[in-house]
This record gives sequence, structure tokens and C-alpha cells, in this order.
Amino acid sequence: MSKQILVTRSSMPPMEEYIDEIKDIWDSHWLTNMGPKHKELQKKLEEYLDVDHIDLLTNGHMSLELTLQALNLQGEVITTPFTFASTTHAIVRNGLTPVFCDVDPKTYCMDPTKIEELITDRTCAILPVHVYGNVCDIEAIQKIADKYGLKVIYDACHTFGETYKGRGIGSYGDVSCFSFHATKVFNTIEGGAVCYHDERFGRDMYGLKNFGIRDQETVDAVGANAKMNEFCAAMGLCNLRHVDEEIAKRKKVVERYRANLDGIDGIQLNAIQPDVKSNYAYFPVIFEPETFGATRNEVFDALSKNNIYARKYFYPLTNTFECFHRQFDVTKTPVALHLSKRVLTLPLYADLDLNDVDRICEVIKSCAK
Ligand code: T4K
Repeated sequence: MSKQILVTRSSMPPMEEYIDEIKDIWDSHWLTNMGPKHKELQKKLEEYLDVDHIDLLTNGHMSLELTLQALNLQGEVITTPFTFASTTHAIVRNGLTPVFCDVDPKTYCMDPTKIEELITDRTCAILPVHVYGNVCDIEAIQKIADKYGLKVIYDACHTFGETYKGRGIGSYGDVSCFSFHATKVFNTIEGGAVCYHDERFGRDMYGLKNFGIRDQETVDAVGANAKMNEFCAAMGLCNLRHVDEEIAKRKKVVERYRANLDGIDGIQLNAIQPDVKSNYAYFPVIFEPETFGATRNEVFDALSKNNIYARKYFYPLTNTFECFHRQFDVTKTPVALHLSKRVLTLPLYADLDLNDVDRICEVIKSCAK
């Protein structure tokens, strides 16, 4: 049996580099609660991501959940169902109502032409996702938000290091939330961040990630515990030194996929966006069974038989999850539904051997009629 290939593999620095980085932690005995590594990583990421302000958290999910709390939102939030569970859960766990907008068939991001018809007098915010690292139609979304006085919170969990029109992607909207999970282009093992402009939001977020503690004698918000610890921050400091090289290697993998799969009938590859500096986070492929000759599930099974484990990100749509007890009408997001039944995210990580990419593509091609 050929070697196992999973959808991704965590990037790790040389072990000695990490050991060196965590020596200070042994010396200081300072393990968490906004210690020196946390502060150093925060500063470095502010520069790297080209944003006004950033705060670090335990994970991408808590950055979304606490952002919605810090903004003190009430009512309905317009969002996309074509995403990871976290985006929708963050809304619902804040007592807010998600209103699902359909997505664009090429970028898979929220379709801005469908937003206005969903706005009611209860709408308070728009929460789009730069899904797979594809950048949303930022200008169109901002125009609508300005017209109706809505907050824009980007789920930017897939867009570490990307720029749009030369500006850091985290600088758009009111807040952008990042994930530094083990499976992401840049990881701190587990981790996340919020990027923002408004210093007051920053103060509220800083309190909320630490139980709402303002100072030793004042607790002025019902916060959570979402502080990035020093070991995670140390991993981030190491990984940040290598991230450009990681992205360059990912680019080569993506180019090899494109060389193999571009132009095949019934296959839609991820859109290339001219104003975007990509991070090559994911490689989603849409299989149209009528023209390609095999369904997404058939391709998935063929790859699995060859020890290759692609993933059906993002299937099922979040508006069909069992936990929502058929509360949402999936027929209102037909493009997202169509895509979710046809998408397969192929293995992608910096060290994926280009010969393995060829092998993956051979299996895919063998499924075609
Ligand atoms: N918003 C969006 C749009 C997101 O995609 C995510 C997370 C979030 C918000 C929330 O951010 P976080 O709170 O997670 O920071 C994975 C990740 O756990 C999740 O972070 C990610 N999105 C999602 C798209 O993928 P699973 O359930 O598919 O993970 P799992 O454990 O099956 O891992 C996938 C593959 O990754 C494995 O087959 C092998 C590899 N892997 C995994 C782990 C855990 C490694 O190489 N090393 C590892 O440590 O969710």
C-alpha cells in the first residue's frame, strides 16, 4: 500500500529552534496571562499582517465569539453557511440569529448582490468568510454596511498573510478574526487573533479574554478565558520565521495541481483573484458529475482506496446541521448547497511531494468517464 496522505500536515519549526525559544519560559516560570512571548508575537504579527492592532487568543473560534460579544450586538447577523461550524456557532452562542446569504459560484464567498434583500430592522452585522483564503467582495460588502449602519466582522481564519490591493487582509472591516490552528498556514499549535482599528474594542476584547477582569479589584464584563499561553506564542515566534518559505512551497504544490487538472471537463479549480496575494491555504475542487463522469463522493472513495484522504470542506452546510433542528431553509442558499455536494479539498501542505501531487491527480483522472 502506498504511503498515507492526509488533507494537511502541520508546519513545525526545527525542534532545536523551539527548545531554544522556550528556555526563557523555564527561567521565568511565566507560562501564560499575557507574558513576554505573547507580547513579542503580538508585536511581530501586527507588522507581518500589516494591521493597526491585534490581540492574541486561544483559537480562531474564541476570536469570533468574543468579537461578537465585545461589539455588544443584538438581533440578526447575515452570514454564509459555506464555512466551518465555528462561524455559525459563534453567532448562535452569542444569542444572535444567523441569516444565511448565498455564495458566489466562483469565489465561494458571500454573494454581495444577495445581502440587501436579507436586511431587516433587526440586522446588526454582516459576518462573511474569506473561505479557503478567497477574498470576499470587500468594497461591495462595505458599501452595504455603510448604507445600513452595520458592523462587518470578517472570518479571516483562512487568510493568514494575505493582502488585498496591497493592504493586509486583516485591516478590512471592523474586525477580522484569524485562526492559528495546527492545520493552518501559520500555527501556534492552537491559537487565534483579532485585528481591529477601534482602541475601545481592543480594551473590551482584552478584558473579555480574561474573565472580564479590568484590574485586580474590578470585573466589569462577563468574560471567558481565551488567553494565548507562552508555549503557543513561542511556537508562533518560531513558525513566523519560516512562514514565507512555507507559503512559497505551498504555491509550488498548487501550481502542480493546476498543471495536472486545469482544463479537464467537469472540474472547476479555485479562482485566481488578481488583487490578492494568496497564501495557498486550501485547494478546493468542484466536480460536476454530469460532465466529469464521477461524483465528488466517488472521487473521495477512489482517493481513500489509495490511502489519500481529501476532505469534504465544507459539507454539510452549517444551515443543515442537526443541532439547528431544521430551523433554517437550505433552499434559500442554492449555490452553497450545489457547491457543498460537489466540493473536495485536496491534500495541501508545504512538504507535500510533487510526485505525490501527480499521483493524487492520476487517481482523480482515472475516475473521469
Ligand atoms: N472559521 C473557519 C472558516 C475555520 O475554518 C475555522 C477552523 C474556524 C473558524 C475556527 O478556528 P479554530 O478555533 O479551529 O482556530 C480542522 C481544524 O481543526 C479547524 O481549525 C479548521 N477551521 C477546519 C477547517 O479544519 P477538522 O475537524 O477537519 O480537523 P482534523 O483533526 O480532522 O484535522 C485535519 C487534518 O489535519 C488531519 O487529517 C491531519 C492534519 N493535522 C491535524 C491536527 C489536529 C495535523 O497535521 N496536525 C494536527 O495537529 O478541523
